[in-house]
Amino acid sequence: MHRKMVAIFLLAGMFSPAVWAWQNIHPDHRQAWSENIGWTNWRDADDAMAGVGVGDMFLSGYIWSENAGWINVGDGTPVDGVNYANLDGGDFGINVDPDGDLHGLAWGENIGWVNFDGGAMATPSLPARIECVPGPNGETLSRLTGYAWGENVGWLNLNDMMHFVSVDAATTPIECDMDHNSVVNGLDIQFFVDFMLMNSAPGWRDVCSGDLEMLPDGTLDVDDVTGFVACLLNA
Ligand SMILES: [Ca+2]
Ligand SMILES: [Ca+2]
Ligand SMILES: [Ca+2]
Repeated sequence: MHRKMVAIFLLAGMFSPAVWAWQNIHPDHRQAWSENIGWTNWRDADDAMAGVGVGDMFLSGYIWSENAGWINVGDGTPVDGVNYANLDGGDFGINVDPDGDLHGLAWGENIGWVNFDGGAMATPSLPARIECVPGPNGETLSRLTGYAWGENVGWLNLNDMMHFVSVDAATTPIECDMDHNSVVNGLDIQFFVDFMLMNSAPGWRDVCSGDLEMLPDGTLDVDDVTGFVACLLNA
């Protein structure tokens, strides 16, 4: 086959998650501890070709556990195109709310279901979430927090200070960069306005970039306008 043709086919594959495994876990922040199965690795399944991808609306890919094998967080193709239904084994996985809350079921080949709503039902409530927080070197990190629960494995701790899972730098949202192109400029205004006017539905990355009121409330609302303008002017 002509070399150029091969390149085009490879490119076509890259934009189709169904045929191209995609993961975006930070190389320095890829492990979480589970009380009964030890370390879980969210990045390196199948030489990092099948690790976990944290998307705007849902997760995909595999967590690897030395002691428990594969844990599938979703195949990246929810039947409705938005969220996994989690009503049967045909359409399961972890969904991400715009405010960062994680919901749904992962499936471990040797351990059965892992419920990401488990932490929210605990006392005190420690829901599994993805949050934008300051990292140890002053950088912003989008990391997982809280707990998930597995019937056969107990708690999966996403909450540790030292060993946690975050997304890589390329997919970490930047303040007021509403189109997520790593540049803050006037082109971000229209995206912000569209969320304000509810012309488009935000994902967690949009909320991380635009929830800029004094006490962020997990939504993009009119209280965020002042912070957004200030952020834009300081860029
Ligand atoms: Ca931008
Ligand atoms: Ca807000
Ligand atoms: Ca508000």
